[in-house]
Amino acid sequence: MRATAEANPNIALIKYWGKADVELNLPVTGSLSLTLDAAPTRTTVALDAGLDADEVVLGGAVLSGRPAQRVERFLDLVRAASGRTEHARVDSVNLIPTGAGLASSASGFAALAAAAAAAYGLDLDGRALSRLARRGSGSASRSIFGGIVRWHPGDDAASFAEPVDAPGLDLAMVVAIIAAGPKSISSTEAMNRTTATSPFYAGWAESTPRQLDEMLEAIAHADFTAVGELTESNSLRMHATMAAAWPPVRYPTAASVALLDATRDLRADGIEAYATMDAGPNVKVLCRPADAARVEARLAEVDPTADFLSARAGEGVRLIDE
Ligand code: 2P0
Repeated sequence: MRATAEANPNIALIKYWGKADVELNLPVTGSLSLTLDAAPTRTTVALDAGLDADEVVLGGAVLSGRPAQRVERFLDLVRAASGRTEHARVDSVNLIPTGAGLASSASGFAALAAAAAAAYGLDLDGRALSRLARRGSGSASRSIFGGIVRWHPGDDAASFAEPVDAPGLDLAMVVAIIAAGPKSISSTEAMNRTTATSPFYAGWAESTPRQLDEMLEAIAHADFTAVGELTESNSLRMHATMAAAWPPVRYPTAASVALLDATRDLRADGIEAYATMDAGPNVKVLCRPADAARVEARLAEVDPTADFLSARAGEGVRLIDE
């Protein structure tokens, strides 16, 4: 009747951008990510037969409107699956800035899925938990697992994430937090606009599965350079596709571009670093763990106002004993 779970954010190396089914959150293409060992979300779900509506608290503040409805609709799915009808109190703490393109909805819905499933008495394996988390937020399907994770496209039954073996591949991610303010347009709206209006979307949908196959091959061979090049290329393709939507969706700012240039300059200096960006201005740089401090120092020189988070591969969702 009460459970607490923790989940970490993940950063996609091959991106999810576009839904084949908006209601079920089925992606147009597969994607692949690295779960980080930083900035978890911790969520408690407690059933309370005395409540006549769900109560959702995020970072100490009561949620209302759309964000609260999104959680309530998610809990409706869990109630339908469990046969229980009680409403719940949800208390969630996000240790990263919410809505800043730092994948907080991924850690958030992964933690909520695990805590709600346990509180309502559902016994789900990783696959079923990933499918459930997907309904809250597509990228949350991947934060169920640790390390490198692949999320499959397909119908409701087939679209789950699973971990990918990556022997001998040691990755670090330096996250440059340029602006912690809320993003200009939600990723859900931005991807729906991109699929509906960008003439380049067909090219994205056609080439991303190929890049995903190449990425799996690179991972199997622990080919760090190929992993990095595919990561940077896939991110640039995604942002080019959405820049061609109308009205255009453009997340990179001048500060982001300066850090993309700095990453290219690092490579010219012999430090292998590759940039990726999501639905916000922040820049995440993939590098070898031994180079992370130097990468961060160079990026900080270029943007002294940025905050930094340095991460490695982290674990999947877990229930926490209270
Ligand atoms: C990703 N992003 O693969 C991509 C790359 C942002 C850019 O998944 O509508 O919050 O809740 O399924 O998962 C962010 O979008 O979107 C995202 P919904 P989500 O990480």
